[in-house]
Amino acid sequence: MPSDNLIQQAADILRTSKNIAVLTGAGVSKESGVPTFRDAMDGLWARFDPQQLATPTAFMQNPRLVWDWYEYRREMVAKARPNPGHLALAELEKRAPSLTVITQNVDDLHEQAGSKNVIHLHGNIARSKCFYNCKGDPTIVDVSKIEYDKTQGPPSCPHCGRWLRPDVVWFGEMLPVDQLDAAKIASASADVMLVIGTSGLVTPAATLPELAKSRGAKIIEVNPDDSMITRIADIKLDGVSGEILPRVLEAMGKNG
Ligand code: BV8
Ligand code: ZN
Repeated sequence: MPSDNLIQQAADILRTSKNIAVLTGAGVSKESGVPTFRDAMDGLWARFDPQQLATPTAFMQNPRLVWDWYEYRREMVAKARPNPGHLALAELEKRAPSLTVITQNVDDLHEQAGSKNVIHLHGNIARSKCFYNCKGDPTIVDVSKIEYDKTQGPPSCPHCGRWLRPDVVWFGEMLPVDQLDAAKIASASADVMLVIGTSGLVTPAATLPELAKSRGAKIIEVNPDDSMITRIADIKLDGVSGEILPRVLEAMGKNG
């Protein structure tokens, strides 16, 4: 666990920063019971590689397998509640309203915790859309209003009768342009970027800390392990976000 002195250094940088950007990955939701992307493969999913399942090809080859995997993960996300790490970030935004959370996660735990400025790079697992976006990109469909046989894989689009799919970004797919542009602007104008719970393996999300750093931002990383971002971090806080972030908030002083 990081020393009080290192926590204080991070807190002082945050307290004196005008523009704070936060990049979160699956690690920030781990203490809410949502397995990280690579942990999501436990139990019956252990024999699959997530990167093989989270692709349009996998869905076209085996829509029922991929749909069932997302249903399994949706159930876990639906049961999850924000943890002290999410809550600390929402509190930090209250003190620094220009703070932007850029998340790779497909859950809505930042919003549930009270964060207002949230950019979702990889979509939202609770939403479904027509695989062909037959009514425009994206053609969102509320599956809860559709009667379908859950044992038979994805329901059909009410507009065109073809498959529905999760409204997430799969490997090999473009990120939503508006979200990625907003994330780049927030990263390029940040005085400090807090990078929390990401292995830094997936691009283009993983390039955002480098963009921030190249424009002079300080990088503070919160992760119990090292990641691809650690080498450019000015401060590395070794530990879990649910414990570290509340300590940083506290060190920022009661009135921030
Ligand atoms: C694109 C939604 C271009 C789906 C996700 C070679 C071949 C093919 C493609 C590529 C290639 N090389 C690079 C690519 C591009 C590819 C990519 O990056 N691949 C990687 C794997 C090498 N990227 C893409 O394909 C992207 N699109 O590039 O399009 C393009 C251009 C033109 C035209 C068409 C296309 C799309 C990427 C988006 C993929 N979708 N999610 C779903 O969720 O099902 S990404 C998915 O993985 C997750 O959403 C998550 O974002 C990501 C995993 O990353 P992390 O969040 O970092 O999670 P991870 O488990 O890895 O790490 C957790 C970390 O937390 C760890 O460090 C751990 O130590 C830490 N931790 C654990 N507990 C805690 C903690 N930290 C704090 N507290 C704790 N308690
Ligand atoms: Zn359709």
